[in-house]
Parts: sequence; C-alpha cells; structure tokens
Amino acid sequence: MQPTPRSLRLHIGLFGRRNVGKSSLLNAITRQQVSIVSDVAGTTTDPVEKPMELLPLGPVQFVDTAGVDDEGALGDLRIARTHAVLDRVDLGVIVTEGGGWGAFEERLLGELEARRVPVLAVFNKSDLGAPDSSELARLQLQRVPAVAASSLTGAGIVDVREALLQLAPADFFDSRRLVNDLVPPGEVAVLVVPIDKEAPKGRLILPQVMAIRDLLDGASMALVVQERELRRALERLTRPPALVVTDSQVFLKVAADVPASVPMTSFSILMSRFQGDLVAQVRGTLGIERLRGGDRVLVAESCAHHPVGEDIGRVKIPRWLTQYVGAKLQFDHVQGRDFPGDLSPYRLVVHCGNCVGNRREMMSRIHRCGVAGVPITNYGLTIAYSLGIFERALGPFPGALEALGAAHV
Ligand SMILES: Nc1nc2c(ncn2[C@@H]2O[C@H](COP(=O)(O)OP(=O)(O)OP(=O)(O)O)[C@@H](O)[C@H]2O)c(=O)[nH]1
Ligand code: SF4
Ligand SMILES: [Mg+2]
Repeated sequence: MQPTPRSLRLHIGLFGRRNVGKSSLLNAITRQQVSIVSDVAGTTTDPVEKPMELLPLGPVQFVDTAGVDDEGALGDLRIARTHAVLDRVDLGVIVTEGGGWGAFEERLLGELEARRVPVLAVFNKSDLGAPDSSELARLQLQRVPAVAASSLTGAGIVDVREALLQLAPADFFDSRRLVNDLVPPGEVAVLVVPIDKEAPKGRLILPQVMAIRDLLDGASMALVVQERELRRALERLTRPPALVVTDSQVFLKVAADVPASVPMTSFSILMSRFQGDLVAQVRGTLGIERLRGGDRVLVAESCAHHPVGEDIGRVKIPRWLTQYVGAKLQFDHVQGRDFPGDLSPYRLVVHCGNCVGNRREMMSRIHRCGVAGVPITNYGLTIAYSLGIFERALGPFPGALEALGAAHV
C-alpha cells in the first residue's frame, strides 16, 4: 500500500498541564503504548509523534506534547518545542481534569483559536471526578466541545474519537478522488448506464454525473454506453479501456462482457471509497456470511427519492441477499437523516452510495456501526458479493483486496 503523504495526515496535538494524562489519553485512543506514562510530572519532554489510521477519521498524526504549566521550572527549549507544535496542528485537544479548566487552559485555547485550529476539551480521569457544571457552561458559551473520559477505564474514549471526527476540517474529507486516479490522462473509462424504467426520465443520476465530471477534470475520457452496447463499444476501441464502471444492477452481464484483464468496478463501489471508507465497508460486507434466517438487516439511503418499479433498496437488494443466504430475512428501510440511534437489533447495515450526503456523516455512521459491532456494507459491495464477483469488482483497489485477503486468513 502507498504510504499516505505526511501533508495529507490530519495532525492532532495533545496539550495541557503536566500529569493530566495527555500521554495516557493518546495510548487509550490508539490502544497502543505510544507515549511513556508516569505519575512524575514532566514525563514527556519532547513531542512524541504517532502516525496512524484512526477510525473513523483515516490517516492522522498525533503529537503528544510536554506539559508546560509551570514554565519557570522548565527549560526554555521544552516550552519552545511545545509551542512549535501549536503551529503545525490541524486540530487541538486540550486535556484537563474535572475542575481543572483555568487560566492556563484558556491561554492554550486562545493560542489555538488565534491559529484558527478547532479545539476539543477533554476532561480526563473521569473515574476520579466529573467536570464542574460551571466549566462546562463556560466552554459551551465559547462553542468549544467538551468530552469527559477516562484513559484508565476507557470510558468516553469512543466519544473522544467521535468528537475528533466532528471537528476535523471539511477539506480533510473532500481531498479524495472519485475515479480519475484510476484512469491516466488521455485514457478511456467506459461507463455503463442502463436506461431502464428505474432510470430518472431525461437525466443521469448524480454518481454518474460526478464520475463524468471527475474524468474530465483528470483529462481522461468517458465513453458512456448502455449495457447492451458494451461489447460493441469495447470492440471499437483500439486499446482496452483503463477501467469499466458499471451500474451495480447489471454487474453480471458487464462482468461477462469485459475481458478479465480490464479492471472493472461499479459506481457505488467508487462512492464507498469517495464518500465512505472502502476498506471498512469491504470488511463489513463479509458480515453477509454470518446472516441467518430471521436476522434483521437495515437498508439505509441518504436521500429520500421515491421508490420506482424494482427499486434497488426495497426490492433488488432484499431479493439478492435472501437468495444468497437461502432463508427469509427481515428488512427495515430508512432514508435521509433517519439513521437509528440503536443499531443493536441489526446483523447488517447496507448503505447506499451516499452521493448527496457528506463524507463526515457517512464516516460517523460507519463508526457507530463499528462501536455497536454491526457490519456495514454498501449497495454495490453487497451486490458484487452476493453475485460472486466481489474480488473482480475490487480489482482496481489494492488496499481493499489486501484487507479482504487478511480477513480470509
Ligand atoms: N485515575 C486515572 N489516572 C490517570 C488517568 N489518565 C492518566 N492517569 C494517571 O495520571 C498520571 C499522569 O499520566 P500521563 O499520561 O503521564 O500524564 P501527561 O499529561 O502525559 O504528563 P506529562 O507528560 O508529565 O506532561 C499517571 O500516573 C497516569 O497513570 C485516568 O483517566 N484516570
Ligand atoms: S444518496 Fe444514496 S439513495 Fe440517494 S441517489 Fe445517492 S446513492 Fe442513491
Ligand atoms: Mg506525557
């Protein structure tokens, strides 16, 4: 897998007084012993950096700093190093304890806000005491989100992750590419768009429009055809296309018509990578294997379109899944923002491509499923899996194939 360039990692700095548990919090979030913890104030002397994949955010770099409350007692160098970290973080976490938010924390908050860096207040050591209502009210007034957590017991650590997700700058979520990284400039992608009675009259749907626009942005070419024209379209090209992208509903026919040497995937799998987390949703797809008769499956769509004919979410996905499992399943459907708070009744969540939603919201849903232990997949992944062409449809994405291989071991 390609390492993520340093600049694309979201840098998250941990700041606060000595001994409040900054290093412990980092270890609890990462579930690793990254930073040394002790009851001696001033344990961390130099910034400790930890690059990692933090679900649900993606590639981040944590920077644990030295506590610099008692400045007189500390070397200038240590203070300078902690201050230098303020200049290069995208998100700041100010760690304190219940009743501990004071002038020192306000100063740190001011330093971060002056740099336009979003801030999260974490009241650590919640096992010893909760934050005062007055300090919570003060932070609320300043619009600084606050979370109580215990690095010792793990309480609230999930909320810290969720709060980091909510605070991450929007452009961190928008820097992904939909398709043009898979089609070099000047090369052709064939897009297969069935015009059936479910297709909206007189127009294309958003994922198709987005793919065409993205290919144009990348100076690559899009050849858009219906499935019955695909064979002829491929014959007319003097070289095989760099990629074939199909509507998932005609996956099998397209898989049969496209030579095995040509990479092939679907619009909704592209959307999973662009608007969600392909690797997490590939892992979630394997949850189909554990479905049994009578299990409940949630089918979630980000927009409230009117179901037409053999609607994919209401008719086709339930039909394919039922056939694959070979027993009756119970399906619930939600649209728009109606994603249930309690996911415990479900054995699987099948989500649409989320073309109209934002990625942060999708990542939050994936995260909530992870916390509830409910696998989450998406339309295209489910269809490819239940039709037996999962690996083929993931061919263009080495990271996803790697995760699939690891899950099968
Ligand atoms: N009870 C309790 N103790 C904690 C918690 N988190 C940290 N501690 C303890 O607090 C002490 C300080 O923890 P550190 O993580 O080293 O604190 P730090 O903020 O990194 O300290 P410096 O590096 O010295 O600035 C250690 O003895 C930890 O075991 C917690 O959530 N609950
Ligand atoms: S948001 Fe979901 S259901 Fe609505 S058009 Fe996009 S992919 Fe389809
Ligand atoms: Mg420390």
